[in-house]
Amino acid sequence: MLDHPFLRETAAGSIPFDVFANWLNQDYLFVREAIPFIAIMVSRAPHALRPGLAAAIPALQSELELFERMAREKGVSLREEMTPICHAYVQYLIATAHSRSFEEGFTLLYCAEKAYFDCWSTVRRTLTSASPWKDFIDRWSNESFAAWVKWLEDEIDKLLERASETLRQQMAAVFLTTTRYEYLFWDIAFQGESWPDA
Ligand code: MP5
Repeated sequence: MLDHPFLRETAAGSIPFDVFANWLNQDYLFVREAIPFIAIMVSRAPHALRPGLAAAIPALQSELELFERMAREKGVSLREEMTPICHAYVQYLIATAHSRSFEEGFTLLYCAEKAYFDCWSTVRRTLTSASPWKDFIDRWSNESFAAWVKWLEDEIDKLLERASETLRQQMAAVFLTTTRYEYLFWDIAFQGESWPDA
C-alpha cells in the first residue's frame, strides 16, 4: 500500500488536482460516516475503553472542518455521492460495528487508522517539495495521531491476549478485508465516479 501511485505522486508533487480532489471528496464522505461507526463502538465497548473511543468523535468532527476548509481554499466542490468502493467500505464499517464482536470492530478501527498513519507518514518522509495538500499530510502523521494509533495498538494487543483462537482468526479476517478496502480507497482517486448511469 505504501507504494501506491496516489501516495508516490502526492509526495512527488505530481498528483493531478482532480485526482487529489476525488480523494478529498470521497474521504470527506467516509469520515462523516466514521462518526456513527465510532458511536456504535463506544456503545459496545468495555467501560475502560469508552473514554478513549469517545474522544475520537470530536476529533472527527474537527477533521470534517479541515476537509471543508481545504475544499473551500482549493476550489473543490464537495458532492454527496459516494463511489461504489467508498459506499461498500462504509457499509462494512457500520455492519461490522453492529453485528460482529466488539473485538472485530476494534480491529477494523485499528487497521484503518494504522493504514492512514503509515501511508501519510510515508508521504511526509518522501516529500520532495512544499505540498498544497500539507494540512492533510500533517493530519495523519502528526504526534497526536501517532499517540492515538499507539493507544489502539496497545489495546488491541490486550484484546488479542484474551481472545480465543476462533476470535483471533475472525480478527485476522477483518484485518485483511480492511487492508484491502484501504488499498482500493486510494484507487478511487484515479477512477472517479463509476456507477452505471441510471
Ligand atoms: C481513515 C480515513 C482514517 N480518513 N479514510 C480512510 C479511507 N481510511 C482511514 O480515519 P480518520 O477517522 O480520518 O482518522
